[in-house]
Amino acid sequence: MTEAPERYVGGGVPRKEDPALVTGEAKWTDNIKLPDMVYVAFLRSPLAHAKITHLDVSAALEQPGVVAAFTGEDLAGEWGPEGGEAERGPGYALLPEEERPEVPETEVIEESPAGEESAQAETFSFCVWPVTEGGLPVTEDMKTPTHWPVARGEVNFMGEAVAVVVATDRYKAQDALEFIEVDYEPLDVVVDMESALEENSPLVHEDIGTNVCYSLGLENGDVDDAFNRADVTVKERYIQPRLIPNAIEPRAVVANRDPEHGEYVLYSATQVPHIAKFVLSLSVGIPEQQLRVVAPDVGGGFGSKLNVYAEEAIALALTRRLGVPVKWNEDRSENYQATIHGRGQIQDIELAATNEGKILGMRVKLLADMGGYLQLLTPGIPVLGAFMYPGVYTFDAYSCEITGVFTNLTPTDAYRGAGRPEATYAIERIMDALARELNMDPTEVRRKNFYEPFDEPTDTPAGIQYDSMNMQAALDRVLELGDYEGLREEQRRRRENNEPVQLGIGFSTYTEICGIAPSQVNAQLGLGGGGWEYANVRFLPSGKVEVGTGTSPHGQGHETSWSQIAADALGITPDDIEVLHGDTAVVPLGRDTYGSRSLAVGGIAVHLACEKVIDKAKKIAAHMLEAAEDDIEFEGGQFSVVGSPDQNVTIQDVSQAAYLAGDLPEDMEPGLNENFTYDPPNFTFPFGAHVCVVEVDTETGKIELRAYYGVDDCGPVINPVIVDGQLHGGLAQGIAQALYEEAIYDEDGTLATASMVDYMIPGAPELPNYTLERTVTPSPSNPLGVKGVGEAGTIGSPPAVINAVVDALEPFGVKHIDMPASPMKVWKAIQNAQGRQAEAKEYDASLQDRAADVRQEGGDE
Ligand code: MCN
Repeated sequence: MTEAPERYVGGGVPRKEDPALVTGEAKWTDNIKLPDMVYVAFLRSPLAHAKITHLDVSAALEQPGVVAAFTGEDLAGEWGPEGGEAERGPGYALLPEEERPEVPETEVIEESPAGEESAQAETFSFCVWPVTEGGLPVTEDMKTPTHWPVARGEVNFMGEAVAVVVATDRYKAQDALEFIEVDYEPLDVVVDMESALEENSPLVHEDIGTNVCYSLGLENGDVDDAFNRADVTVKERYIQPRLIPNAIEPRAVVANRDPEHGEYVLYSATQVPHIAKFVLSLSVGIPEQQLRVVAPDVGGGFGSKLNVYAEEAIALALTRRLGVPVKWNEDRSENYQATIHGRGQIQDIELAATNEGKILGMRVKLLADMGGYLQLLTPGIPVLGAFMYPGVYTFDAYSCEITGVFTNLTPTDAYRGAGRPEATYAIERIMDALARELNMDPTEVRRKNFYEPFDEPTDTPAGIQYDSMNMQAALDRVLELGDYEGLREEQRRRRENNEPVQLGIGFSTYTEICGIAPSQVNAQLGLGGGGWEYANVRFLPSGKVEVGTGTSPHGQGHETSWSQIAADALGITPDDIEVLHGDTAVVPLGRDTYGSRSLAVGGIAVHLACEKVIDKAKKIAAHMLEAAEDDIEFEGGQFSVVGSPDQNVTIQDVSQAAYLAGDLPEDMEPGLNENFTYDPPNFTFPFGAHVCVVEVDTETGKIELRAYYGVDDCGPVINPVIVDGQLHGGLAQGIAQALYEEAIYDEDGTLATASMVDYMIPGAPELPNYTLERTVTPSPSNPLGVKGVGEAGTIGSPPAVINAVVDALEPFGVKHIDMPASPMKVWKAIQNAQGRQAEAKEYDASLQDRAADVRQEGGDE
C-alpha cells in the first residue's frame, strides 16, 4: 500500500485520465465493433420548412450492402412508452438481397395516421422542461410541438432526419442515401424571431397556431417606481448570436441487445447516461430496467451532449427491429445542423440609477430562439439566465420577461454557460453604458453597487439567494495584476497622439449559478428531474477502493478530483482508488454532468459517502482495539485509541476485518461499502473579476488581444491544475463568442456557416496568455465549501472583451459593437460613429458585388 501524505485536496495531482487519452488508449464509442454490426446514415432535409410530398426508399434498398431503409412512417410504431408494440413489418436485417421484402413507396401524408393504430404514439417530444408548469409567477401555457425522431410529413429545420438507411458499412449507408427519392413542397420559412411574432408571420407549426412557445415573467420590487425615481436611465439592445458547439468527438451511438439477458445496451458519446436511460426508456418503450446506457470516453460536449437525441432513440429502435447491433457516427456537417445550437437571443435591458451611479431598478425583455422543436431543456435555458441578470449588484427592483419563439432553425439548448453568459453579457455591457452616461470609471460604478462581502445566504433582486461573495477583493487584485493605472496612462498617451492602434480596457465582474440543483428548486421550475447526486464508496477486501459516481465526466477530470477527495477522507492515496462512472449498470443512479454541478453536488456525495465509510470503520476499529467508539480517533488512514497512539489499526486492517466478518460488532452487516445521495440546500455562486486588454487597429478594424487578467473565486480548489484548465478552456470559448463564432442563416433558413471552413473557431494563435489568480471564499452550502468552475470562463469573458473593444473606440464615439466583433464590424462602427455612413455603405456594396462575382465565377465553372 502506498503511503498517504497529509492531504491531496488542493494539490496539483496529475490527471489520472491523461495517459490513456494521450497514448491512443481511450475507449471512444467509435472504437466499438460488434459481430454483425450494421451502420446507419440519415437523409437530412436540405430545406428549413417543407412538406414531404413524396418519399421512396426502395431504390436505396437495392444498393450494395444496404440491409434496410425506413421513412418516418415506417418507424411510427417505435415511439413512446408503448413503442415497439405496434405492427413493425418484416425484419429483414442482413437477408440476402433476393430475400429482402419489397418496401412499399411511402404515401403522401396529408394527415398523420397517428391514433388510428392504438399502439402508435400520437405525439412525441424529448423535452423534459415544461417551464410553465412549475409555479413560476406569470406564465402562459408552453406549446410543445410533436417532434418525431424521423420526420413524418413535414420538416422544420435544415438537417432534420427524413429517412434512414442501414448498411453493412458506414460508407455504403451514406452512398445509398443518394438513391432515396424525396420531393418537398417548400413552406414559408421563419428565421427571425421578431418577424416570427408579427401577426401575419408564417407559422413554424401550423397546428400550434402561434410562434410563441411560452412567455414568462419574473418581478421583484416596484420596477416602475424605480424608473420614475431615477436620475438617469440607460437602455440597450444586445444580440446573442447562435453558436455551434464543436466537441472534438462528434456524437456517436452503438445500440445492441445483449443476446443472453435480452437487455438493451446503448453506448453513446453523451454527458448524461442516467438521464438518457430514463428518457429513452419512455421514448422507445424499453422498460427502464432492461436498458443500460454506457458513456465510454467522451471527447467533450460543452452542453451539446446534455441531451437526448433522435439518433439515440433510432439506434435503439433499429436494433430492436433488426436484431443486430447498430452504429451511427455523426459527421461534422451533421454536427453543425442536427446537434443543438447555443444562445440565440435578443436582449432589451434597461437600468434606472441615481446620479451617483447607484442602481435602483432593472428591466429585461428577452426573446429566446427555440428553433424548430424543443430538445431536452430548450425552454429552460433562458429561465436559468433570468435569475442572473442582476449579476454582482444589489438593488431593489427587477423584472424579466421571456418570450420563447419557434423558428425554422436547429433547436437551441444548453451550450457552456446556458443562459448565464447571455445574462452576464447584458448586465456587464450595460454597466459600462451607465458608467459612460455618468462619466464615471467603469470600476467605480461597479463598486458602488457591489454587495458588501458576505458568507451567508443573501437575497438577490431576482429572488434567489447567493451563497457567499467578496467582489471587492477580486476586483482589487485584478486591477493590481493588470496595472490598471499604467494601462489607462498608456491609453491616454495613444489617444493624445492619435495613434492608429488604440488601447482598450474592458471589465467583467461576474457571478454565475452552478447547478442544476437542489431538487426542490428544480421542481418549482418545472424541470422533470431531481438535482441530487449519488456516490458509492466501497473498500474491496484487499484494502483498495472503488468510488462509483453518478457524474459523467467528458474532459473535466472527475477521476482525479474524486480520488483526491476520497483519498483525504479515507487516509489513502489516489493511486489506491478507482473512480467508476458513465455506465448505468456499474453506477445505477446519477444525474450526470452539466451546469458546473459535478463537484459541488457529486464531489460532495463522494465526500459524504466516505464519511459514512469512516463512521462504520470506526465501530469496527473500536471493536478490534477493544475500546469505546468515542475513544477512537482517525487520522492519516489510521484508527487509534485517544491517548495511546500505539494501540492502532489501519483502515486496510479494518476493511479486511469487515469482509472476513469473523468478528464484527453484534448485528453489523459485513463489508465496508456505503452510498450517499446528496441534495444540496442551495446552488453555488462562483464569481470573479476579469480585465481584457485589446489593441484595435482603427484603420482596419483588426483586434489584437494583448492580455487577459482574471481573478476567479470557486471556493477552495480541489485540483488547481484542473481548475486552470477549466478556466483556460472556458475563456477560449467566451472569447470565441465575442470575436469569432456565429451561426449564420440566410433568409431561407439555410445554414451558411455549415462547416468548419465557414464557422470561425479560434485556435491558440488567436488567444492570449491568460494571467489568472484566485481568491477563496468558501460556500456555506456544502461541507467542502466548493463552488463550480466549469463554465466560469465562458460566462465572464464575452463582456470583458467587447467592453475592451468599445473602450478602445471611445474617442470615435463608438458605443456598441455586436458579437462577434469582426474587423469588418469594428471598421464599420468607426465609420458610422464618425458620420461616414456613406463610406461604410459603399464598401458594403462593393463587397456584395464581389460576392456576386465570386458566385457567378463559381457557377460558370
Ligand atoms: N474543480 C476543482 N475545484 C473547484 C471547482 C472545480 O478542483 N473549486 C474541478 C472539479 O473537481 C472538476 C472540474 O474542476 O474536476 C470541473 O468541476 P465543476 O465546475 O463541478 O464542473 P463539472 O464537472 O460539472 O463540468 C461541467 C462543466 C460544463 S457545464 C461544461 S459545458 C464544460 C465544462 O464543465 N464542458 C467541458 N468543462 C469542460 N471541459 C472539457 N474538457 N470538455 C467539456 O465538454
